[in-house]
Amino acid sequence: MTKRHLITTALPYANGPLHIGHLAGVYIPADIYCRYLRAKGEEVLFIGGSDEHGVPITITARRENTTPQAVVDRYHEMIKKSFEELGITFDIYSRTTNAVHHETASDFFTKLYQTGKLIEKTSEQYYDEEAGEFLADRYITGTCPQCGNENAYGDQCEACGTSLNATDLINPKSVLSGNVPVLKATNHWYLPLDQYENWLKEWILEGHKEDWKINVYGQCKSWIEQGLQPRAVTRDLNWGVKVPLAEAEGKVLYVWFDAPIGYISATKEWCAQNGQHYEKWWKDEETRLLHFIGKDNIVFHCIIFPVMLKAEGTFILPENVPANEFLNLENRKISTSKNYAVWLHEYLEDFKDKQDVLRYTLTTIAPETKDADFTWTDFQAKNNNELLAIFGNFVNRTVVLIHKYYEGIIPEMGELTEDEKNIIAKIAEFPNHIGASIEKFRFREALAEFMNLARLGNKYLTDTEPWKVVKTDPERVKTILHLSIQICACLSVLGEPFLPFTSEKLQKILNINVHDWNQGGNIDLLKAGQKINPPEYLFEKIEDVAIEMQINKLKL
Ligand code: B3M
Ligand code: ZN
Repeated sequence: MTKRHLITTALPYANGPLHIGHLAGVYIPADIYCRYLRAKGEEVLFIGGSDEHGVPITITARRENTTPQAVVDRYHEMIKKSFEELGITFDIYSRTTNAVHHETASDFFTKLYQTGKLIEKTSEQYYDEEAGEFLADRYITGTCPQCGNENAYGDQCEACGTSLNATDLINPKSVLSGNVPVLKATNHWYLPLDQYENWLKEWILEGHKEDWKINVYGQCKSWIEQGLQPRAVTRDLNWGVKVPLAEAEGKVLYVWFDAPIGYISATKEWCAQNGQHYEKWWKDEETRLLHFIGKDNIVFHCIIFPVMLKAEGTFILPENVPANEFLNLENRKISTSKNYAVWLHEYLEDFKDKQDVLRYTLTTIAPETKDADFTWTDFQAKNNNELLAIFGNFVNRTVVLIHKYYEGIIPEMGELTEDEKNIIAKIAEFPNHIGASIEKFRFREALAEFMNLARLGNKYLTDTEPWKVVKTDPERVKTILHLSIQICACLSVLGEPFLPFTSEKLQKILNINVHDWNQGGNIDLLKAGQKINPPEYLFEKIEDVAIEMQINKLKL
């Protein structure tokens, strides 16, 4: 990899707090990926931001008797803060109500409009006569024609994932009044996806058969093969980016049109603050654009946004879209509306300084190829039996013994056994092995491999028993503890993308500051004679009561 990397993550709606499903599917994998690339010395720009338009936000505002702006201000701050606390290393966390975004999205629309890339059509749309408003997207609910779910929305059925037009719904109902809506003529602009079918077949079905994940490729294939229809990119609403045409009073850009442009706006904003040109990131083939998203966003990132970029004509296209499946919670679907979730801001309160335990657990169960399940007992077991019993225990024993025998001064390495030579050869391979998995977006595998290094260290110490050997062969113990502390240093380097807080703590104990991935297999990171700091626990046991409390919280 030598290109520069522009990594985007789905912009969460500023309409509610973040939960573990978001983290496992999108933000933790993306953060691991970016931290890894930076440790490899690559040029990375990591983009996040809040999606602050769309109907759900106006519905919340109406329900809470406040303004959409007040709703997004509240959640934007909350989301931004929890990302920071979890150690998600965005270069910028922007928001789509920013002026630069309104201007960028508006210009994008204008360019498509002026170059004849949009179609204007009059159609009959649902209208609530009592409220005197058109019912865009989620302002209308009804029965999904695909799966029969009675609570499907005007834009999508969440039960089966089908993307819908409001007029597809059976028994439509207005969210505003509960009334049956009437049809009324209105004008909108459409992106003619059908005209891009051949191009999409070539670009995705032929071009990305090998490198896109099977779940992503499969969804695209089924979309394209079903045949694509023109999609309206404007709505009759008053919250959003105004359609920049005189005849479009009372209309805004569809949220799914403006939101992905938010990646471009955020880049512009960051560039303005950092003396760069955004074109370098968006208009140069040397940039690799990657979108980290959840599976419900695949069509927007693999089909609609690329068609927008293609139609505009001057932007690069995503090289890959590593989308994940969904995370369930204790065998049930996570639901924001039913308040059935583990909320990040609450976790961060309840488990202070345990960000890495969540990062670890969610990575080990990441829904990479199929839906996965989070349970609190598994979370506890992963902390107590893996992080603490293997990684923490190994580091702690090593650091304690070096203090006990050598007052914290790293001893010399003496002659090596054949076993030790093999171990050293194995350690050298870890950066490449773990890196290869990360580059394939197999974060579970990468983390498992990382833990194998901790296991290797732990087993080495257990097998060589320096606390016994010290009585008969003290020279030998120097070698054992020298090699062990070097393994601790390797763990601190290679663990950084996954467990950044722990790595930092460990590097403080070891008195080092190494962030070069390729050094993670080097058993020469510490020198004999260097002093290390006193032991500190990397992990604490999580007791049953803490877990029971969390399980009870879900039973409300
Ligand atoms: N806000 C949907 C979601 O949070 C949407 C993503 C926009 S990414 C440009 O699932
Ligand atoms: Zn459905």
